[in-house]
Amino acid sequence: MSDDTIFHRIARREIPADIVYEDDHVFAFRDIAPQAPVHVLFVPKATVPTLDAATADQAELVGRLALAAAAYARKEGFADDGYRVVINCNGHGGQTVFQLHLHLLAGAPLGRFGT
Ligand code: DGP
Repeated sequence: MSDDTIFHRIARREIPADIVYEDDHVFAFRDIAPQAPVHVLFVPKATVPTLDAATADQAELVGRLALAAAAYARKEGFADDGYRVVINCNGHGGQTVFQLHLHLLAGAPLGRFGT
C-alpha cells in the first residue's frame, strides 16, 4: 500500500479537485464520480491506508472525519432531510483508494444498500 495515493496528491494541490473544506487535520472534496447529488469525500491529512489500519491513538482523527462531514451537512442544509456516510474498507468493501476516506452522500433519498 502506498503512502502517496491520489488523495495525498490532491492534498498537495498536485491534482485539481473541488476542495470544499479543510482544517489542520481533515480536507474534503467532491467525488469525481458522484453517486448522489452531493458526494463529498472527507480525508485525514495523516496517512491512514484503511479503517482497518487505524490505531487507537487515531480515534480522535477518525472522529474528526465524521464530525467534519456532519458539520458540512449541517452548514449546507442537508442535515434535516438526512444523508449517508460510508467508509469502504479493503476488497469486499469496495475500497479503491488506499487512504482512509469517508463518503458523504446527500441531496436526494438514497436507496437501501448492502448486497
Ligand atoms: P472508494 O471506493 O471508497 O475507495 O472511493 C474512492 C472514491 O474516490 C471514488 O468514489 C472515486 C473517487 N476518486 C478517485 N479518484 C479521484 C480523483 O482523482 N478526484 C476525485 N475528486 N475523486 C476521485
